[in-house]
Amino acid sequence: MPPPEPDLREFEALTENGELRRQITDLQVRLRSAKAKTAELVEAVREGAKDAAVVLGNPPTIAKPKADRRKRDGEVALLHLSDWQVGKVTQSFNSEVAARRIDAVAAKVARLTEIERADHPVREIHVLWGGDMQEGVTVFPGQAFEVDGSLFAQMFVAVGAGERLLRTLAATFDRVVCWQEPGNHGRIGRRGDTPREDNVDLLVYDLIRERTVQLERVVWEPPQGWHSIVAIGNYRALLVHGDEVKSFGGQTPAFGITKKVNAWATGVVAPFDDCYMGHWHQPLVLPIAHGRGRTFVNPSIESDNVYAQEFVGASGSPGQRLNFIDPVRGRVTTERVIWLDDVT
Ligand SMILES: [Mn+2]
Repeated sequence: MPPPEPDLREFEALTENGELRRQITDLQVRLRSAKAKTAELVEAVREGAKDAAVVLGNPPTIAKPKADRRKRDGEVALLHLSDWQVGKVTQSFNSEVAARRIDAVAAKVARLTEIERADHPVREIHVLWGGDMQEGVTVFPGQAFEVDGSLFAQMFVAVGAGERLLRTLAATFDRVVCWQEPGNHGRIGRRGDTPREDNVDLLVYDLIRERTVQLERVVWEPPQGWHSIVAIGNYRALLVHGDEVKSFGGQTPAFGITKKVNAWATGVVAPFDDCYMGHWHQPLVLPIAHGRGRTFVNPSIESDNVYAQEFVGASGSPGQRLNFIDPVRGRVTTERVIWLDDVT
């Protein structure tokens, strides 16, 4: 008769305890190194921001705009900025061209406003930041091969250019009011990976706001969500990025845009006169069924977009929209597109 099996349960329990202890130690080590990594990351971001500030330099002081003492009613400028796509590379477009075109927008706004001021005061400008200010790196597959910089580099250029633009505007107008909408290229990761408000466009706006915080003439309205109602006196504008219009399939998006904006105008959102949207990279102007206004679709500042040529069968001139508003009558009085194809 074989000897009885020894009772080893106590030892097994000890071994298990030892194993658990070993695992805990291992986890603690990993947690410590993860914490160190996070601290390193935070430190790297802080260092990066500091370097960025050093490279951008101390902002120059801004001249105060000349006071306009005329008694008559003035008008208000409305600048729609969208689809800068900074970082995108085509035959005639890259980050440097983008920065030069954005600088040109600021200079042209100042000149065109002088022309308006020959007749009436224009003391205030509303800047509609409409999204897609940088191209991104993960918006569609293969995008990494069509850009000239990391997301950080793209943001760096967009923030610098946005800041310079606001400084020019602050030297031209008594008051600069900014409204903000994110675009689909600002999305971080794939659709649904992160909350909608974790958006590079909103981050870029926030950095521009911080970089210009000492400019008392510049004020920012907080983000309102997927759309903003812009108020200029009695004038109401709906600001959206434009990617709310779906099912485009390479057709001209005009019908889809009209259908959607007409639906919004039935009371789906607060009342508005005109709608401003980007995203489509075309200078479309479409009437709204309520008869009070139109949808102004903004051109992009990019050029030679091969995707647009092939898929949409369209090619566009780079530009951005500048309208002038009568705030008492609540309507657009002058409409312009600032063309940028001469800036290379
Ligand atoms: Mn877009």
